Amino acid sequence: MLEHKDAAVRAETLRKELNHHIYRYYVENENDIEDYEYDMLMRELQSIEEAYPDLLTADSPTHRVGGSADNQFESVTHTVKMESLQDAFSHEEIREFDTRVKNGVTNAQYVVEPKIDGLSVSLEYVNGVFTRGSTRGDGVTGEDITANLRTVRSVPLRLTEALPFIEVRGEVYMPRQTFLEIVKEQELNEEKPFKNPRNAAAGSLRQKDPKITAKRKLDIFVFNIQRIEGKTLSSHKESLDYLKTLGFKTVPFYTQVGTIDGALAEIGRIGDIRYTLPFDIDGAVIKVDDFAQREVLGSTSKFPKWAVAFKYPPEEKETELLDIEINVGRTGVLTPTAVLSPVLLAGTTVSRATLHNEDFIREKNISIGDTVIVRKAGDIIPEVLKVSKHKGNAPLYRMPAVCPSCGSPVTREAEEAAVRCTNPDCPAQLLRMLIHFCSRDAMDIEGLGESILETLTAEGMLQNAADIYRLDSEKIAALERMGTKSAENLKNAVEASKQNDLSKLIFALGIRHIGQKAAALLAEAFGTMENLETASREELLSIDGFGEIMADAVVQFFSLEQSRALIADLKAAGVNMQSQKEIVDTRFQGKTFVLTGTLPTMTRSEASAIIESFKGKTASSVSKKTDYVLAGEDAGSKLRKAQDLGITVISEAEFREMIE
Ligand code: 0OX
Repeated sequence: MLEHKDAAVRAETLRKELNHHIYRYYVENENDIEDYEYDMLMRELQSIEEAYPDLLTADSPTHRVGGSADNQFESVTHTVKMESLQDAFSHEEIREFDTRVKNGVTNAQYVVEPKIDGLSVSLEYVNGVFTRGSTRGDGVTGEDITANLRTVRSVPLRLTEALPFIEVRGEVYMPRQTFLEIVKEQELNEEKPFKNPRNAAAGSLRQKDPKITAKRKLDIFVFNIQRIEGKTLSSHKESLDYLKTLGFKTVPFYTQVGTIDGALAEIGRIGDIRYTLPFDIDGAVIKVDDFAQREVLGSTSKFPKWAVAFKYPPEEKETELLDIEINVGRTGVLTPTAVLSPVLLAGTTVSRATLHNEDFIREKNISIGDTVIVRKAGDIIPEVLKVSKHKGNAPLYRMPAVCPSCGSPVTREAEEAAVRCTNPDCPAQLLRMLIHFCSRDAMDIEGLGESILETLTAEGMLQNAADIYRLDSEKIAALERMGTKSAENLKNAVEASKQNDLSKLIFALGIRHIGQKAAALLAEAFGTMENLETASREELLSIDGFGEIMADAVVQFFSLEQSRALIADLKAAGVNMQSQKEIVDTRFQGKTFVLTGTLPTMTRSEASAIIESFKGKTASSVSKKTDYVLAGEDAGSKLRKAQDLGITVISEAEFREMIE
């Protein structure tokens, strides 16, 4: 252990660093650090604070057991605390756990099970019917997510036995395959993809709309009975077997062992098959099997003393950097990718890894021919961690000065990490643009996938997106791997896409920073492409959910001659330029009107209907909360009261001007 003086300095550094990561993760939904590294930092701080209790500050992140609940959902107080597990990172620590157990009880049997990397939830059943489900929260208070949990198919809504009461605990997770499919879709939509299945499961469980949760194909493994009435159980193994008969999906495998060596062997075995499982695990849990022994051992303020979680370190492998490839994206950004000598890493063979950008390459001092260490960020995306052996005097890799696709010069703007091709007609950009234009959430043109688009651009048949609407069926039928039938299907898909809603077209244009949701907002706010083309920055900023970056991107896009020409071209080809959604005009939102007297040309109910259609309200009596009194002939006491209170009185003619 460090001297007190050094420990104080180190503790302060660790607190700052951990608090920063906690904020990034819980507030900004960003994750710049692997869970494993985070756990290690937290452990280090904990051990300093244990050694020097005077260094424990009120704001230390070690006070946190987990994430705190916010107020989006109703809160739920857990009658039985949802404790967390103490972590162990070495065999030695597991043996220390065994010694502590042996000091408390004799002949302990253990059960070893995988530690599922998801979100812990509680499920409550009254008379065998699922009545409430909640998140773990901080262990004492969680959030009521019953509606969302009902969408998880493996959560039984009725048990096979009508037990008076049972509360169980399980881990909700997203299968890896589902996660990969969702990320693919998010990337196509230019949405920020989820980092890993755990984040995806968390985001899906905290949806306000359970229909969205339902689409995410979440799953659950149940591993504990928190409270039960009407049945007595005496061991973990027995309770898991019983949970199965009730209809729960329990942890996929669990093994009873008599010694700590047996437990360590099982941990090794789970570690070996870790990457072959269809879901993520971040460790293995060792639990004392017998409930009476658990009682004797008890808990600390945070953890049960009868269980421990062994955390597997993320897999890292060494391999050779064979080459660096540059891809040109739809917006012209040049992205470097490492071409690696293939290596088996966390369950898949990896032969490419992202190198992010020019700065990353410089910071890590990367050259072609180096031996590098790779791992998967969030256990998913392969990345180069560092150089382990530098190749002789190989020069530092430099980004090309010209675009590898069209040979035009590239630029890097100040304060931007990205290097971009300067040619707006760059064929690589055109191909990426067309792939996006035809994708499902954009114009949804089935049959115009990546490979056929590649052929069509290479043949010179597509020079911009509007050319899609002028494709010649005969020429298409003559292409390799096509035929009359496919050409006809393609033609039909192209025709059908002309009727798409404006929001799909806006999204398809690939305006920077404008994803699917923003495109829908634009379509709703402006109604027609013409209105959108001439929209000012201020008008764009007045849309709820629109920030400066998005507004500027739209203005910039429509200021380009090339963009306006493309839209004119699409319009001429017959592509719909209107929003099919009724445009909601909210000009009277938050305003209250009182109507009095006889209006010259409209009835009071007609006027009320107009006010309501503009989202205003009508009231029958005048008060300080009234915004306008619409007065006609013979208006009596209401008009006088309005004058007394100084409320604006308007005539029908003035009202007509307001609704123009
Ligand atoms: C898991 C998992 C989590 C029971 C008492 C303290 C922790 N993520 O798979 N927690 C537990 O045990 C609880 N078991 C698990 N398998």
